[in-house]
Amino acid sequence: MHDFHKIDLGEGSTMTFVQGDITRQTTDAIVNAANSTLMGGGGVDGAIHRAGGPAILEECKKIVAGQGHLPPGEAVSSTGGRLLAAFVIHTVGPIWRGGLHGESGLLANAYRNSLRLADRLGLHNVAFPAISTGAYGYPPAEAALIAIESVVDALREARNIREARFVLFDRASLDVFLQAALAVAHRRKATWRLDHITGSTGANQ
Ligand code: AR6
Repeated sequence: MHDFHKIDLGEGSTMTFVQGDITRQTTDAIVNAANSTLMGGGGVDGAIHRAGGPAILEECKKIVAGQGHLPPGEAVSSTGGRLLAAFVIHTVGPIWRGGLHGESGLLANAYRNSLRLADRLGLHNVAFPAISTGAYGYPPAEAALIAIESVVDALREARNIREARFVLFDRASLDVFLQAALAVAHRRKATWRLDHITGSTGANQ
């Protein structure tokens, strides 16, 4: 990883932030901002299915045949196919309808349930996109606050996951998430330090 931001949350847990393409991450799992059909789509969903190949859709079809469409806020796992990540955790964020239709709770559930599922799979790290902030229209700054709050809480409860990574597609989204992290730290009176790590560390992204 050449350029990333890191917050040490204590007790061996870290939250990291990087600008990039989630399909190229080497975390044990990457999270997909899917829709309830799990049949693929545009945005990050389309990118993950393209990069991971048909094995992902095959598993998604079996999941839907077994349990029906995935409700917003829930999460399921499939193979990562050809991705570097072994698993894809598919979750469904809320469609933004003005903020008074339970959107914040559903978005928090999407992050929390995805992290819990990765933890139950015994994984050590997981990468998240900015769920619901594209086609589903969730205002990015509000979405980032919910993402960080829910991920920090779920990390504290996790037995196996040590790192939650936010992978933001563009610089503006990265800045929104970094600002949100500082706001959450302030709100919680937490003494988190946000480190900016640059240069080649020899590690992969
Ligand atoms: N890596 C990281 N982030 C990405 C990538 C990528 N390769 N591609 C896009 N993003 P969206 P949603 C960012 O629309 O709002 C799909 O059609 C993007 O810039 O992918 O939850 C599904 O099938 C944005 O910040 O997801 C659903 O129908 C963020 O990912 C619907 O869109 C989320 O944008 C879900 O909408």
